[in-house]
Amino acid sequence: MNTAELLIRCLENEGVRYVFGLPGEENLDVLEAMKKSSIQFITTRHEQGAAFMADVYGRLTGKAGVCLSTLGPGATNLMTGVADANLDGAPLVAITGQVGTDQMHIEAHQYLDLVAMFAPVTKWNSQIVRPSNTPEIVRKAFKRSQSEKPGAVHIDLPENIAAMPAVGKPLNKDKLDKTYAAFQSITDAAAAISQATNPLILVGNGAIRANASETLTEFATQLNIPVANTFMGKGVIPYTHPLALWAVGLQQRDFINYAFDKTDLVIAIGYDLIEYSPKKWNPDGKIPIIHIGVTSSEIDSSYIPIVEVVGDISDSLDEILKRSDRQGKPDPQALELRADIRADYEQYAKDDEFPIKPQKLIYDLRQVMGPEDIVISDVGAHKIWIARHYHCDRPNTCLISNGFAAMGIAIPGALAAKLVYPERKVVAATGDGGFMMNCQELETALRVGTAFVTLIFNDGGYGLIEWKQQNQFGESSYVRFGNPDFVKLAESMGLKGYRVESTADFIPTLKTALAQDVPSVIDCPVDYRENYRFTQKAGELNSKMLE
Ligand SMILES: Cc1ncc(C[n+]2csc(CCOP(=O)(O)OP(=O)(O)O)c2C)c(N)n1
Ligand SMILES: [Mg+2]
Repeated sequence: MNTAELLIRCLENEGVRYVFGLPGEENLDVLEAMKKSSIQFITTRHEQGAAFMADVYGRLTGKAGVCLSTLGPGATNLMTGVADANLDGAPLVAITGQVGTDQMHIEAHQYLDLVAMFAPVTKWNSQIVRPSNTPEIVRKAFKRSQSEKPGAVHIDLPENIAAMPAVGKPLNKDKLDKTYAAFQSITDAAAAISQATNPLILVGNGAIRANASETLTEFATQLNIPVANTFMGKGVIPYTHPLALWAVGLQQRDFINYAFDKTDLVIAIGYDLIEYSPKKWNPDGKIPIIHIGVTSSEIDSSYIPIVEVVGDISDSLDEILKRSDRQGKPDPQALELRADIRADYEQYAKDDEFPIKPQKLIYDLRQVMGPEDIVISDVGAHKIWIARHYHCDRPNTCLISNGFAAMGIAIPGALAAKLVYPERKVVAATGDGGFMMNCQELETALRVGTAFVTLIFNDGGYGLIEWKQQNQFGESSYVRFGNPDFVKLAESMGLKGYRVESTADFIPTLKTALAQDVPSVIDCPVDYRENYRFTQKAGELNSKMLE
């Protein structure tokens, strides 16, 4: 056995089913060892695609997704997806090839110090310099990446070490017991909730990672407290629940900010500050906060909790619930707010203007997708609209990268989602800009048999940036571009391609696309004049709320 074979045995021991990556001369031994293993290697067309696949695989399973690249340029290509997983709290293990340890002191072909390079975008990383260390390094990598708050780790394997004889075997996984919150923190939290007149729950992705959706819904229902969730907390409480205020997180004010203006206690559950800065909803730091999470909170002058309940989230919620005495009802205005948000959402149901309004496109998408189906958003103006208008019944059914927020995640992410849930419908919703960043992975998707739909919001430009420039300067620049014929592009790759020609066309087209057994692409012209209309409305809303 050589080190590469020992590495693969360790990956099998961790339950790894897929490794996403791209070969190079320096990882040949690893690929050779993989061939003899139970692991399926998925050859991608760009290392960034591989890393995004591992990222989304990790998000959906809670188990680290694994990606592989060669040294130098392969590793630099991999980095964006690795960074995305790290800032989004998705477990990921990246493995890079490397020159031999006898080459690192000179200017060697393609050599970069990858341990130094990946250090700022990972929780932990290491080079294997001794074959017998492999089991410890792999075990540590998985343990670190999967424990709260999950993120990326990196293992660098020099080619001479990979080929060296190795002895050893994978380490047993340690049984991690849950940690429970201190009793005092539970009683303090219960007391604060019992005294509050107008509490508000704010949920983030941490509650989804902790599988706390059901307990949380029960907690909110029993205590009669409205719930807002971040973009990455979608589906933690069903959007149809009478207390659900849907997503918060826009840079500009929206209906939901009113609830934050009126509250006298925010109960933040599994909320990571990176998802939506507390400076946006608590600028003066005046709102008292209870922090409930698996880990203690990040420091922020607008987020200084009066109580931190640190431990298993479901257990903490159960215990706080038992000790809270709250007879109060939500502020009637909070429930009116829900009606306003809902009316705003529903007003697009019958809108037949074309090019289609983003709100209508997303409304219709929701009509076709079932409660378990998955939408993966890319990053851009379409993401803002998805965050505001695509509502979920279940956790992890609308994935939005909102920590690192890298364009290009949707297509590779959809491939990974379809591998995890082959029976569900999966849609990659992307801008035309983001589409062109990783559309090469549609060939990968065809090859591995993951038939998902890519829905392009076609505006011929970097819409979000255009929107921001217009808001800030009243004009925009450097944001327009030409597009290929997306239908022909799809067809040339062996996929199905569709173009939406009228608003009424969209639902039947989507249904047809979802029924295909190959990946498909829908090119849909969108009317982003809605972006400016929204900014204007938000301004009016702002002055109305300040009255
Ligand atoms: C990799 C990367 N590059 C640049 C950005 C900055 N950025 C955010 S949104 C955006 C425009 C996205 O354009 P498109 O994909 O067409 O979506 P649209 O905004 O038009 O819906 C840009 C350039 C980013 N988030 N990620
Ligand atoms: Mg665009």
